[in-house]
Amino acid sequence: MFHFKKLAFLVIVATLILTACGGGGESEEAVSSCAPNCTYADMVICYPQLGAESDWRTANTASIKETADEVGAKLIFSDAQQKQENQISAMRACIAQDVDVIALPPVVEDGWDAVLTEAQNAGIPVIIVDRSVSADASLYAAHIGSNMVLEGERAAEEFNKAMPNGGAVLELSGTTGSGAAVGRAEGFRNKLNSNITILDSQTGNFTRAEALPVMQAFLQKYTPGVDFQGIFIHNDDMGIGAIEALKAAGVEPGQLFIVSVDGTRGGFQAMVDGWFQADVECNPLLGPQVFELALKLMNGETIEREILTNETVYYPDNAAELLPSRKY
Ligand code: GYE
Repeated sequence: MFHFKKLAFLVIVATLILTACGGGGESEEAVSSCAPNCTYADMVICYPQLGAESDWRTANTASIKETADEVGAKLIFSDAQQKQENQISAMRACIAQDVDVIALPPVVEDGWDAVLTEAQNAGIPVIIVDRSVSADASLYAAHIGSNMVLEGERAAEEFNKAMPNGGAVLELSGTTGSGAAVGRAEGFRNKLNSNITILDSQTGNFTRAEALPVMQAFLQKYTPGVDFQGIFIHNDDMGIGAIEALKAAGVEPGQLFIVSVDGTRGGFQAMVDGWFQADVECNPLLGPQVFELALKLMNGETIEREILTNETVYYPDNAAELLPSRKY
């Protein structure tokens, strides 16, 4: 199998050279020894999860594990506790085990070149899942996830509609250097009307626990309704932490215009309770797409390099009705 992968790698290098000459957005990757007839029973897939920081992440983990069980593939799962070095060690362990495919949800964008090169040299294709990486696209097979820039743009449009005469907003952003936080911040700035200023922006690392003191510090510095009229929050968990701080400071639901991201049950509850005025969807249920693509890679099929999730924006008017059917 190992030798076969090496051989397959040479084929890819040749293919990449040819593709580079011919252009085109699709690529072929390392094939397994069972190709072209690999089934899920042949698959050993590695998922070095970045952490368990939010309800979004919990749902993402569940989707990966459930899909592995359903299709009958072998999953090697780990939790890096939001530390890139842990994700890199988990990847190295998977490379040493000669897995068929690695699906990586990267905690931050930078710093993946070395380990991606190691996977490539071992003939193991890598699917980047959820957040993006800054590494050259030739170092991985494909990316499956949300368009984070679009999510930030959608949030900005909500503020533009709600505050036609302008105003000031705070931003509670996600993990510094993560594709999700970078993309949402960029999209937000792309579309926010020039009469709306971003008074301050601080990270809450995508967690409830870290968002709470950040919101408390904001409330020490700025007076709600006077210095700022709204808050853009990069995920629902941080929103829930922020609500705790707002409640403690005597702020009433609806007094500020708050837009969050994810569309978890917690986010829907915050809309029902009047705290969030919109929740931009980010879908964590990526398991089926990840496994389907992994199998195609094992079989050496032509694949799409960028698979974006179709998403929408949710509003309070039908939040109560939708809440019971939310899957995460
Ligand atoms: O929005 C947040 C999670 O990367 C899209 O990470 C994901 C984000 C999600 O912690 O809740």
